[in-house]
Amino acid sequence: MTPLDAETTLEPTDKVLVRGACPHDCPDTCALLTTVQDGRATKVQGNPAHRPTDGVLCTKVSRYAERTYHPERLLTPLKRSGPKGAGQFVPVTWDEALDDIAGRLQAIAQVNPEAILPYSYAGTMGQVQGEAMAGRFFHQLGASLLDRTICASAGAEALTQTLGNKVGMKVEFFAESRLIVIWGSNSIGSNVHFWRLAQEAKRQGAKLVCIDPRKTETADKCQVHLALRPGTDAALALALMHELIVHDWLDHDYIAQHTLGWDALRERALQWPPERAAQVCGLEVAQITDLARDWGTTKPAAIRLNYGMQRVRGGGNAVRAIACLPALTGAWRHRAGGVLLSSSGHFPVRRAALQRPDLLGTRQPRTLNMSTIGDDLLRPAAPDFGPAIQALVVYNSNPMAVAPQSGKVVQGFAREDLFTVVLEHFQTDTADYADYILPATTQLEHWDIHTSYGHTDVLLNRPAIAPVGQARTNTDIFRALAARMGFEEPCFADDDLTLCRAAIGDEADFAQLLEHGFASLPVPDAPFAQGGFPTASGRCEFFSARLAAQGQDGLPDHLPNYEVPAASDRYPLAMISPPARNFLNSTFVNVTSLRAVEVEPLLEIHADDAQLRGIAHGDVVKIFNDRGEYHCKAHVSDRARPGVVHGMGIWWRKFGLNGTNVNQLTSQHLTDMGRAPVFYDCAVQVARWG
Ligand SMILES: Nc1nc2c(c(=O)[nH]1)N[C@H]1C(S)=C(S)[C@@H](COP(=O)(O)OP(=O)(O)OC[C@H]3O[C@@H](n4cnc5c(=O)[nH]c(N)nc54)[C@H](O)[C@@H]3O)O[C@H]1N2
Ligand SMILES: Nc1nc2c(c(=O)[nH]1)N[C@H]1C(S)=C(S)[C@@H](COP(=O)(O)OP(=O)(O)OC[C@H]3O[C@@H](n4cnc5c(=O)[nH]c(N)nc54)[C@H](O)[C@@H]3O)O[C@H]1N2
Ligand code: SF4
Ligand SMILES: [Mo]
Repeated sequence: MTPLDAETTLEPTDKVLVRGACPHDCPDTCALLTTVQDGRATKVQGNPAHRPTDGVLCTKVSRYAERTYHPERLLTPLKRSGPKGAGQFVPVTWDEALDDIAGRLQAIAQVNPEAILPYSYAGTMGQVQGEAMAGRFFHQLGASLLDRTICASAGAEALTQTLGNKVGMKVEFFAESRLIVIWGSNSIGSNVHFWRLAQEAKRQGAKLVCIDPRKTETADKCQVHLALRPGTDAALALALMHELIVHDWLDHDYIAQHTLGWDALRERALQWPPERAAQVCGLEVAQITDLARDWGTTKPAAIRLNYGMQRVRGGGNAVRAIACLPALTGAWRHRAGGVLLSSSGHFPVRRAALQRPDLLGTRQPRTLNMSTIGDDLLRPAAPDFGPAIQALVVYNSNPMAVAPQSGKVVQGFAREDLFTVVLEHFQTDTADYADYILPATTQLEHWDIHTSYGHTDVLLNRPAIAPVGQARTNTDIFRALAARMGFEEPCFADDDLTLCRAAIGDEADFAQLLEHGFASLPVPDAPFAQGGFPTASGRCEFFSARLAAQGQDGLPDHLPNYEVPAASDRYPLAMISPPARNFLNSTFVNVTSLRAVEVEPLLEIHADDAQLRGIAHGDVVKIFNDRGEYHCKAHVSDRARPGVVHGMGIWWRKFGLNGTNVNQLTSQHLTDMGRAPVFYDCAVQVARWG
C-alpha cells in the first residue's frame, strides 16, 4: 500500500494511505498518513518519511478517526430553538441557514459593518481553512478586524524585538546539545517530538534543566528542575547574566560584533545578584548559580523556550531577557546552541494573497482584541469604541472555554440582541450560545497548507474522506455566504486547491508538495553563527530603540505579576492553568478514550496548602476570587509547590461540576507586550466544598 500520488483517483473499494498534516496548534506539525478503506478512515498515523514526525503521533491525534466519527459530530446546520445558551437546536437545511445568516449580516452591514466581528483562532492552523476565504469575506464586508493575541503574541513580539523575527535554532540539532534548558514548557505533553530529541541528547550525556513552577512529567525526567514562582523568569534570567558577567563566562567577541546595547544590559544585570533573584523567584541561590555555571561553561548549550512562560504581566520582558542569553555566551556559533521559541518567522507566508486585505479599499475598520472579548461584547456604542458588537461569526475557536474571565464572556454571548454563528465540529460551550451552528469538515475532509512554529517544513494536507454528514469546509461556507451577499470579486470563486497554490506561490514547489506531502525550507543549520539577525541593526538587540520609542523600557527587566499573592491576602494562592496532556486546549475534551485518561477536572495543590484548608486528596473544592468560582476535585500532589495551585485545562464548562471551568477565574489584564492574556497571573483562594 503506497501513499496516494498527485493524480491518483480513488476507487471506493481501494485501501489507500492519504498524506496529510496535523492541523492542531502544536509546534510539532506532524505529517499524517490516514488509512482509508471503503471511503472510511480507519487509522491515522505519523508519516515515517517525515523526519520531524518520525512515524509517531501524540496520543491525541492517534485518536483523530475516533474524533472524526464521534457520535456527537455535528452533521447538519442547526438553528436555535430555545433560550440563548440552553443548547437547544433544530436541524435546518443549508439554504435556510445561509439565506438567513446572509440576510442578518447584510442588514447589520448596511448600517455599520464594524458591528460584525469574526472570532477565530487555531482550531486548525491551516492557511486555507484558517483565514483565507474567511479573511476575504470579512475584508470585503468591512467587518471589525480581530487581534489574534490569545496564545503567543507577547512572546512573539518580544522575540521579534530581540532577534528580529520569530526565528531560532533548528529543532533537530537539539539532539547534539550538551545542555538543554527547557524553559516554561511541558515538552512531553505539548512538544513531544522535541522531547524525543532532548532524550537523544541526554543519552549522549547532555544535562537537561527544566524551569517550571509545576513539577511536570518533563521536570520528572530532567536532571535539574527549578520550580520558580510564576512570572519571575526575567529575574532569573537577569541573575544568570549577573553570574556570566562576574565570572566572565562571556563571548566578548560575539557580543562586540553581533549584539546591540551591551553596556546598558550589563548595568541592568549587575543589579540582579542571585540573592535578589532567589528571593523573587522562590529558589535557592545555589540553584541559580549552578545553572549560570552550566550555561556559561557548557558548549553547545540550547534553550527550548515555549509559550507557557509568557502568560503573565511581564511575559514579553521575560522572553526578551531569556532570548539575550545565547548571544552573551556565543551559543549561536554552534548549530546545537541558541534558543528556539518559534520558527514561524522562517516561513515566507503569502498572507496578503490569501486573505486579501486590499479588499478593504480605503476602509479602516477598528481592531478588537480577542483576549478581551468578555468586556468588548458588553460595551455599548461609544466614540472611542465604535458600534456595539451586533454579530459574531466564530470559527476554529471555542472562546467560551478558552478566553479569560469567562463570566463576562458568558454574559456577552447571552445578549439577546447579539446574532451569533458558530462553525464547528461539535456542540461546544460556544456553540451552545449560537443562533446558528454550521457543521464544518475536519482535517480528514479538506485540503490545506501548513507551516510550523516548531520546525521548518511546509506540509500539504489532502482530504482522505468525503465530508461527514452535511459538513462543509470553512472556505465553502464563506464562499456560499459571499455569493448570497452579492460579493462579485472573482477571488470568492477560488476553490481550495487554488487557495493552496496561492499559499505556496510557486508551481514547482507546489508540485513537490503534491508528490511528497512536505518540503523543507532552506534555513541554514546555524542561522546566527555569524550574527546576521533579522533586526534593523542586524544584531541581537539587548536594547530595543523601538520599544524605548514606544515609551517602554528599552532593556528587559522583571515586571512583577499583576496578582502576586501573599499568605495574608484574601486570595493567597497563585494559580496557573496549563493544558492537560491528553487535550489540546479545549479540543478532544469530548473524545471518550482521551477523557477516560484525564478523568475529570482537577486542581493540583501542595500538601501544606491542602492541610491548612482541611482538604484531602479527592475532595471537591471551590476555587474562587472576585471574578467567580470553579468547582473540581483536589489532587494533593508534589507537582505543586507551596503557594501555587494548578487548575489543569481546558475542560468544557459543561463538564465542570458547577458548569464553569478554570477561565472563570482568570482576568482580562494584558501582557507588557503583544496585548496578550495573562492566564498564569491569577490569585485565588481554595476551600473544601460540600
Ligand atoms: N497536549 C497538549 N499539547 C499542546 C497544547 C495542549 O493544550 N495540550 N496546547 C498547544 C498550544 S496552543 C500551545 S500555545 C503550546 C504551548 O506550549 P508550551 O508553551 O510548551 O506550553 P505547555 O506545555 O503548556 O507548558 C507551559 C508550562 O509553563 C509552565 N508555566 C506556567 N507559568 C510559568 C511561569 O511563569 N514560568 C515558567 N517558567 N513556566 C510557567 C506550566 O506549568 C507548564 O508546564 O502547546 C501546544 N501543545
Ligand atoms: N486558562 C487557560 N486558558 C487558555 C490557555 C491556558 O493555558 N490556560 N491557553 C490559551 C492558548 S495557548 C490558546 S492557543 C487558546 C486556544 O483556543 P482555541 O484556538 O479556541 O482552541 P480550542 O479550544 O482547541 O478550540 C478550537 C475549536 O476549533 C474547532 N475546529 C477545529 N478545526 C476546525 C475547522 O476546520 N473548522 C471549524 N469551523 N472549526 C474547527 C474545534 O472543534 C475546537 O472546538 O486557549 C487559550 N486559553
Ligand atoms: S498535536 Fe502535535 S504531536 Fe500531536 S500529532 Fe499534532 S503536531 Fe503531532
Ligand atoms: Mo496556544
